[in-house]
Amino acid sequence: MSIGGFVERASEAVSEMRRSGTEKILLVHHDDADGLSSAATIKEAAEREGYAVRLLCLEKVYPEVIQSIHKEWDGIIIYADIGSAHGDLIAEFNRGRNLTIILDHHNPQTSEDPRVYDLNLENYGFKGEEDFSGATVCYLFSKILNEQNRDLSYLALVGSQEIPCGIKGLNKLVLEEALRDGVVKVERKSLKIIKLGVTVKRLFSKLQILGPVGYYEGGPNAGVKACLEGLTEETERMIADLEARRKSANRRLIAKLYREGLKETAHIQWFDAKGLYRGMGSKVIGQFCSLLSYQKRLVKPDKYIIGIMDLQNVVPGWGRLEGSFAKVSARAPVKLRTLIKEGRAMSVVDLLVKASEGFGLADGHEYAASAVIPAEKKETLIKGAEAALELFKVG
Ligand SMILES: [Mn+2]
Repeated sequence: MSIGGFVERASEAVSEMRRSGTEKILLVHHDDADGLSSAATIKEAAEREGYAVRLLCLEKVYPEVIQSIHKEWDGIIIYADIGSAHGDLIAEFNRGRNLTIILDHHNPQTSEDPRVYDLNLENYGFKGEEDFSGATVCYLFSKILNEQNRDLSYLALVGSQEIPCGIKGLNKLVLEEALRDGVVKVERKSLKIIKLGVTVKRLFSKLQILGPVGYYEGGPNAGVKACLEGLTEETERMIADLEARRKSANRRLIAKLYREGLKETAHIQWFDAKGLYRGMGSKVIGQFCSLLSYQKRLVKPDKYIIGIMDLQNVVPGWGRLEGSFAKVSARAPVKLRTLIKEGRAMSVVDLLVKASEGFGLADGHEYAASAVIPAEKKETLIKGAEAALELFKVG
């Protein structure tokens, strides 16, 4: 486990950026708080170097979108907190065309294109579920771009709030650096970002609403702005409104599940929210499944939780998608997490990858994962997931 390999490879990527002669960067980033912190870090660092940065926020790596941007974009493409899980696909679409840099912590796939740099720290022995977030990789990369970007360390800490085990590994080093540099300070047991006058936790939770819930309404751009300039009154109002709508949808769904229960197979408990979250980004279903995993009266502790919702077939800033899609989220309740950790149960990401093989795109972590599938494949996915779990038990 060494950061040396990363620094070496990232330095090569930076040299290639400088050699490329282009000043244009398309920054493709994830929609959650980590994705927004990642985007803000790279946007700011790249603009300081004179690059013109265009943002494209994606909830998911849609092959259709990736294919079109690698064909049409003339400049550098950077993926932030997204992309690693589909590095193979990205390389296939890129075919040596654009210099592409992936800064992510989701389980990486090997990419065979020499112009695609996947700088995921998992490739260097660190764990993307524990040691670093997307924003951490972005921060470490931004420092290689220019050591002066050390003032952005707080963004790595904000993004890393999504890591369930707390600050450890590389994140701990970043925290120590941020404290030493006076970028953050401990105030009443919480970490305050000096420049923005807000705590790391508070900014994280606001971003977690702005990007995912406000995905179709300019939330991601407002979030990136808030990362760099702080929360304005207008942004706070937008967040309050989004939050109220999400809460009301969550309440309706909880009530429905209490009334009707979840559907069950031998190893899975699942539900379909259909169009209940219309107008909100698809991350809301994952957040709901996380909440649900702690509802002891509703869920069984040893069965995988799968939630489904219908997707809108538009990607803001890109265009309309062909076909109708559904978003699938899977979570493991606490007891199941222990079994997964011990290798006695299948990881949640493996489960969704296997269950959606051939028709969907899945990615995620050991205890949480999601997939996008064609809307008509909902039942197929549940059957496939059950079959995969049955096979795991036998094996
Ligand atoms: Mn992330």
